[in-house]
Amino acid sequence: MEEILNFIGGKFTPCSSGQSIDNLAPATGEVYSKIPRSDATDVDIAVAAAESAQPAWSALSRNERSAWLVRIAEALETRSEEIAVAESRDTGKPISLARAVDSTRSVNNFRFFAKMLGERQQETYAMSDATNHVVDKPIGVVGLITPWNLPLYLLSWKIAPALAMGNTVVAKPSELTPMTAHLLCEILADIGLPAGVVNVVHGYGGECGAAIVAHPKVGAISFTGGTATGRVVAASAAPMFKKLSLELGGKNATIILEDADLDLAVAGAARAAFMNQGQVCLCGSRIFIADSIRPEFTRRFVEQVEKMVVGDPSFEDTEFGSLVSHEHRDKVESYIELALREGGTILSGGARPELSARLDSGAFLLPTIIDGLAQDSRCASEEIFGPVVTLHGFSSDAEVIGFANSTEYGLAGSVWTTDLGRGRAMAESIDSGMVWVNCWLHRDLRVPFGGTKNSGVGREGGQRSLAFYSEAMNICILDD
Ligand code: TXE
Repeated sequence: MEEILNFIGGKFTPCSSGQSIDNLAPATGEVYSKIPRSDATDVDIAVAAAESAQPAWSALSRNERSAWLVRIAEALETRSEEIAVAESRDTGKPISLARAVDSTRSVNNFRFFAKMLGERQQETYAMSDATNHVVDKPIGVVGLITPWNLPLYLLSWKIAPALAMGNTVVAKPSELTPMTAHLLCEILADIGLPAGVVNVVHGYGGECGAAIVAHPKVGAISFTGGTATGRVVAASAAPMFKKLSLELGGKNATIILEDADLDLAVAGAARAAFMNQGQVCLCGSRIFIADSIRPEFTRRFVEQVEKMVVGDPSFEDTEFGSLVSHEHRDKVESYIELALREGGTILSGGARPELSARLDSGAFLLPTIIDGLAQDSRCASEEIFGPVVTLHGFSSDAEVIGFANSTEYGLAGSVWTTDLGRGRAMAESIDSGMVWVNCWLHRDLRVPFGGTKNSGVGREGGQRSLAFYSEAMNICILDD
């Protein structure tokens, strides 16, 4: 049984309460590590460590900070396979996905922001008699709170730009998936990142996370997680006028127009619905299909989904693993029961798979396709965040745009058509932060990432992240 510790001021430290939280592998149900149950006392110590490290860190030149980010990327890369194995075990996701997405992207995030920092332009605006110089200043100590679906990928997406801009960090990973954050801390200790620049405290959201958000010395909060939690975070941070970036839930539409290339659309819609067992905020959990092609699309979509290899996440050929926890599976199953009460028909899945005895206590659930629900039913409009997709028909562009915009969320979406002009026009009519045409989750890290409505506040990505993790100051100098 591995027992991990907080990482504060460059040292691995137990929490002050001495209490721990069990961490289990959701695919087997086995408790395999313990994490500290930190509270406000530990957060105070971590913030003090971050505060005392901040002046020296921000005094480094941009090139020096950039070099540190590259050093972190290189050290992470040497442990890529270990990261993928840890992420797969902690989350239940297939090892192939953990390699392709989690470990690769975590390394890339550090390299990417090292490069972005080098490319950041200093703004100057000349007047007839004076010149304005816009200066980026660090915020100071920033608080980073991350979820369980893409643990190190999302943590590195926040840590890298925060450090680039001269801030120091207090981070709290999800209590469900703490292991890769710990691995990152080991790497930071190994490469000798100055003590206190990155501090990681483990624990429950309501205790440890809430204490970070409420701490008066933490000047900005970047949070990725559920919309309900985001509301609590915003209510606590707003009265202190903290900078806030909230990346919350989604109920994203996948729109299949009648002229879509069906090979591309079927494969794309299946990937969008079920990647990471449907536990990605960008997942396309509602598929709208033009009435004229609905029978054919539906038949081919069901066939495609039923080909997915469901099973042990540690096996190379597994495409669909376990959900993150038994509690989360209970929630997803309750939505399947609700769908039946709401008049839906299960076309595929809807049950737990039969797997080997080793996985008997795992949190598995088959990819589930539900037809026949009204598009405004609860199941088709509330975020489930699991392997459940609902299918709906539509008869015109105007109708499907109305459907796509009918939920409280506005994060992402995709449109599938061979008429790129029509696809582009439809994308612009969708009230969300991102829309893909004929692809999904095709990511360029320079573009804005974030949502509208109840999907969050603010945008991260590329230069926008660097702007978020800094205070822009203007200095106006009257000419001689
Ligand atoms: O997320 P939480 P949960 C959605 C998805 C899911 C639901 C709940 O619908 O079913 O959220 O998931 C920390 N102050 N998403 O409960 O609670 C918590 O410890 C400060 C969407 O796992 O939002 C964890 O580190 N922090 C999503 C982080 O917040 C608090 C990804 C996220 O946990 C806190 C995950 C508090 N009061 C879930 N309470 C996405 N957008 O990708 C909790 N936390």
